[in-house]
Amino acid sequence: METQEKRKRIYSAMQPSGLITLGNYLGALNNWVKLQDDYDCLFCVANMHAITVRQDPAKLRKQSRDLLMQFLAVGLDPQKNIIYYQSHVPQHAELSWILNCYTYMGELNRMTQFKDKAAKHADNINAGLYTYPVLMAADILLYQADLVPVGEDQRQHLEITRDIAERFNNLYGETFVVPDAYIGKVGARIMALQEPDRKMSKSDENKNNTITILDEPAQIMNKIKRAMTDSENEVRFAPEKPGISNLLSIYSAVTGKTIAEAEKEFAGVGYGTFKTAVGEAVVARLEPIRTKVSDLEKNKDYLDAIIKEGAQKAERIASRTLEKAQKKVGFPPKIR
Ligand code: ATP
Ligand code: LTN
Repeated sequence: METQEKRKRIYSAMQPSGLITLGNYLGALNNWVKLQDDYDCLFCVANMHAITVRQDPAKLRKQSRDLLMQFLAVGLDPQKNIIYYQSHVPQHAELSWILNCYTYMGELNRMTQFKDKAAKHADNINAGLYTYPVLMAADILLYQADLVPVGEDQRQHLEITRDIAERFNNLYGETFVVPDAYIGKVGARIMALQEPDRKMSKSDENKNNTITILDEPAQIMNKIKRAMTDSENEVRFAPEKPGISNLLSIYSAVTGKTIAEAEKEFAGVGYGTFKTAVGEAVVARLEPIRTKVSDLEKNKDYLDAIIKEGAQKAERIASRTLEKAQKKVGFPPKIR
């Protein structure tokens, strides 16, 4: 008899579009690590999403493996969670096709990430970039996830996922769990260091805008020292002070102190002293992760075993949901 209450399921993913930034870490990954003990979790390397902008194949392959290693290095436990490559589970593409037929162009036209990326890659506005949110909905719905821990920038994609799921359920009866976004209180939106009016992003060409989790201590100190601030001399969180506010958010997220506590701590000190303290706190937090990655790099078989097992476990769950959806829309069952 089933006596234990079923644990809620968590699903999240990240694109292998470069090294994980402090934004990815504080906005998403760090929350994944905290949630892994209390939920059934799946974490995916979204390599199918990554090709919506042009990638170099060899580099994409390497970055995908690197991302998986970084997942492990920050503390995701492959015994507790399913960690896998999106492209290893064909059900993502298959469900995505079905959901495409239940998503309106009007809805996709409103997606701000599409508008941003289309502007940035004006020479390659492909259909995949446009239907990116539908593939993301398929990712989440395939696993009947209850909660999706992401940074603030993904809120709109979660909304459309919910709308698609509800539309499908209304038409055909309960098929998908309608997921909720899980967005942390601190670090949900880390801004670019030199342009604090836009988010820190893995694929940013200006490397001084981002701190990656594999940056050396000296690089981190340097980038923070060069971060844009303002002409005042007061460490205070305020909309008209985006640079200082961003550094305060970073400090608060890596140390666990509140913004108010941090403001108090740096009352009356200059920006130089403040920046040194932020840099040191970031270095202290990232240093163990860097060491762990270099250990994992030496262990090919261990990583391969995780990749193989992750794909098998994920496919088992995904195939059940896909079959259910196929049946609902009227596809005949396979004759076995
Ligand atoms: P790209 O530059 O290729 O678009 P990205 O850095 O925006 O990549 P994603 O792979 O799209 O990162 O996102 C991975 C996770 O990190 C998502 O949950 C996203 O919300 C979160 N995230 C991305 N950037 C930030 C940020 N600046 N602050 C907080 N969270 C972020
Ligand atoms: N679009 C996401 C990455 C992503 C994702 C997902 C996140 C792809 N599939 C499913 C959560 C759930 C991004 O962060 N840019």
